[in-house]
This record gives sequence, C-alpha cells and structure tokens, in this order.
Amino acid sequence: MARSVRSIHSYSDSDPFGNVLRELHYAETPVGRSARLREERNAQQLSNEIDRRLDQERIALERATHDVTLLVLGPRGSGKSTLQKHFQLLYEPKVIDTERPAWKPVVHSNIISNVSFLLDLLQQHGPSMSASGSSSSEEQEGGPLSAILSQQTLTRLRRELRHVVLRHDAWSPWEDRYQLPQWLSVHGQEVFVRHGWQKVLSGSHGGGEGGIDPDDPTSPSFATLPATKLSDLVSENAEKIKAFWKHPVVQRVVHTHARWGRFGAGFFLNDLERISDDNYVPSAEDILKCRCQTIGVEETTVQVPYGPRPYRNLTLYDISGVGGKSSKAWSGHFTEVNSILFLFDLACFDEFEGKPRRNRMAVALDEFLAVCRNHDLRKVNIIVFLTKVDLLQRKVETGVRIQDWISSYGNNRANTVKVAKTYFEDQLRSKFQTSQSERVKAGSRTARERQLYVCTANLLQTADAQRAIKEARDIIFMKLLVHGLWSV
Ligand SMILES: Nc1nc2c(ncn2[C@@H]2O[C@H](COP(=O)(O)OP(=O)(O)OP(=O)(O)O)[C@@H](O)[C@H]2O)c(=O)[nH]1
Ligand SMILES: [Mg+2]
Repeated sequence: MARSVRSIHSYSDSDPFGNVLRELHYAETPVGRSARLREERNAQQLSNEIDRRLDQERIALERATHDVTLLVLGPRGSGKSTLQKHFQLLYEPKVIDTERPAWKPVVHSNIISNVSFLLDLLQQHGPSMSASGSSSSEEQEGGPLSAILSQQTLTRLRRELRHVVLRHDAWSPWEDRYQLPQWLSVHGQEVFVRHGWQKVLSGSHGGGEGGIDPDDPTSPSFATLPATKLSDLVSENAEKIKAFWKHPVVQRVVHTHARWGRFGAGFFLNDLERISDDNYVPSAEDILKCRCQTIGVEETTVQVPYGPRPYRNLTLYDISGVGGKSSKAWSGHFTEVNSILFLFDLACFDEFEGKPRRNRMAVALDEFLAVCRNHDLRKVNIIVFLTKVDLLQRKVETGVRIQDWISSYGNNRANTVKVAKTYFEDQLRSKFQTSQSERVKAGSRTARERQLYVCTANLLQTADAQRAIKEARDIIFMKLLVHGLWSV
C-alpha cells in the first residue's frame, strides 16, 4: 500500500514540502485516497474546461475583430445578387447546392416573364409600325417586321399564350392562381424575392445532414416545395412556348433589338426541353442567370481562407434598390464597413427607366456620385465592378452606337468595348475625384487616404467572376494588413 503511494508520488528528501506531503499521504486511508484522486480528476477536468472556453472566447474575439464586412451597392439589375452568388459559389459551394431546388419557381417565372416581354416587344415593333415606318436595323435585317407580322398573327399568338402572360397594368391575381410561394412575387414583368427567402425552406440552409438532396426529386423537402402549379403551368405549355420562341417574327425581333440582350441572362427559352421536365433541378449556371429583383437588405456571410489561419468571416450587405441618393437613411449603420463594392452595368447606356424617363447610365453615375459624397461612408474605400461587359460587346457588335445615346461620348471615340470601358471608367474616376476635392476643400485631412479601385467582370462566366472577386479580396485584405488591423 505504502509502496503504491510512493510510486505515484515521489518526493525529494531534500524538499521540506515533500516530507510533509509524504507524511500526509502515508497517513491516507484507501477510501480517502480514492476520494482525493477523484477530486484531483474533477479539478483537472474543470481546469481543462475553463481553458477550452477561454480558447473559444479568444478565437471568437479574434474572428470578430478580423471579420470583414462589405457593402454591395449599385443600381437595379447591375448584378449585386449575382456577385453574392459568386461569393457563395467560390467560398461556400455547399450552400448554393442545397438551395438549387428553391430556384425552380424563379426560373419558371423568368420564362413566363420573358414570354410576356417578347409579346409586348412584338406589339411595339410589329403591326403598329407599318403606319409609322421601321427602324434602320430592321431594314438591314430584311425588311420591316410589320411585313411578316400581321395584327392577326399577333392576336393569335397572344390568345395561344393567354394563360402564361403577365399583365403590366396591375398586381395580377397570378400569385394566388399559381400558388407562388410567399417569398416570390410578380409585378408587371418583374419577378421579386424577399429578404432571407432561402431560409424559409426548411433544411435548405447550411448544407449538412437533413438538408435537401438537390439531385433527388423524391427527397421530402423537395416534394413539399411550393409553386408546383407554376411548374405545371410551364410543363403544360412548354410546346406552345417553344413554338412561339421559334416563330420567325419572334426570332426577328430578338435579333434586331439588342435591348433583348438584357435577357441574355434570364434567358431560359433555349432550354425549355430541359427546364420543363418534371425532375428539373436548376444548375448553378441557371441560378446565376436568374433575374429576380431583391427586396430589402440581403445579408450573406462566407468564410474566406486567409494565410495560416483557417478562414475569415466575410459578410456582404446588399442594400437593394436604395444604393444612391436615398442612402442617408441607412448609411449611418454601416460606417465600420471595410469596403464598398459598387456594381456598374456597362451595357445599360441605351436603356431608360423611371418617370420622367432617364438614361440608366446617367442614373448609375448619379448614384455613384451620391455614394462617394455620402458623409457616413466617407472613409470607406470603393471597389467598382464593371459588369455586363459581354452585353456591351453584343450591343456594339450588333451596331448599337454609344454616341447615339450618350452625347458626351462624341463621334471621335471608336465604338468598341475597349474604348467604351475606358470612357466609362474615366467618368467614374472623375465623379470620385469631384467628391474627394469637395472634402479636401471642406477641410478633411483624411480625404486623400480614401481610394477607388476598378475591376471588370462578366458575372455569367464563373472563372471571370472569381478572378475579379479574388482581385477585390486581395485589395481589401492588403488594406487591412497595411493599416495594422490584421496580422497573418
Ligand atoms: N450578361 C450578363 N448578365 C449579367 C451579368 N451580371 C448579372 N447579370 C444578369 O443580370 C440580371 C440582374 O442581376 P442581379 O444580380 O439580379 O441584379 P441586382 O443588382 O441584384 O438587381 P436588384 O436586386 O434589382 O437591385 C440577372 O439576370 C443576372 O444573371 C453580366 O456580367 N453579364
Ligand atoms: Mg438583387
């Protein structure tokens, strides 16, 4: 007994404390010894638990301190949601994967909205034009559309597609009729989604066990997804829609009106066969192409690998539709953001919006200036993403002349993507400079520290978008390192 105690606790003879302790342990009964050992074990467990919690708190604090927040701004349709999807695809691909089934009603409503838009385009450029003449591009394409599209044909097409056509003028009873999910709504020809809609679908967030298996149409979550009537509507009318899409007048109006290019994205009419199938589940590419206007603030957090640390949390706030002049209302909540990502659509120079109607490029430049001038965000660097460069290319190739829409572009500049990109980038830099000079004049000492970066991306090309995101990430991370806010 005494030997076994000695073997556990060996105390030096020269140590006065050792002598005391040895005597104490020699006097220990077996019951007392096991009680003491139990207490020691408990104390050790408690100590380990405290260490573990302290470690956790330290890591949480470190992450909180080093988290990155970005404000995603830009006019309607400039690509903010698409950019967010790319952040997820790049850093959290599992999330997008589990959300795939939820995008099905969005793809289907995009089809319906495209058919309605096309019918309206036929009305505008078809029979009614015979009295007023035709556009020059139509002449080049082999005569006016009115020559091959009679009012009779148009009426017939409308009648055939009457079940799938959206009305412009009012909130249609569409949502009820086709049982759209609560987070999805349709107004005019626009499709809207509400904030946090993905989370509405049980098990669709965060991946992992119990979530939707996107490739298994019999998975319980998949089967209970709403909007089944909308899917029925598309599959039941697929043949009619296909015939409509292949109709020569429709093809003519598509090829002669570059502004159709705005649907280059949500352009699912070429894929009807695949998309109208009962077992269809949207691919990541389909999700990127979806057009649906965001309502409210959309928040997305991804974990970005960084140096020897496992990752940093990076949160994007998409302030949809209120990125410009009305920014005063919310900007005070975002003074600590690390950077602004401003999306600027390069292809919208020949499009109009609002009442009174204004050129969308002019609106975008005004919004950009308003963001630069915003007092709450005055210290935040801006990274501009020039988007839709592919559409710009398509427009100039089909003969749309930028100088016809933007008078300051002038006749001396070539109508090419390269020249146009430089021109629009110069416009943005000059707005930024204007706001900086105003601040210097007003006595700001920090004005000169703020910077503007510009990168270009076709957000429908995953590789190109990811290259631009990594470029932006490096700029943001580098700034944090330079200012000593981060260590590797
Ligand atoms: N061709 C092309 N289409 C793009 C590009 N970027 C985005 N799109 C498409 O443009 C449409 C609008 O993009 P969104 O990301 O929804 O635009 P948004 O800025 O979030 O729009 P709001 O939510 O209305 O403010 C979608 O159909 C996208 O697929 C691009 O670089 N090229
Ligand atoms: Mg959006």
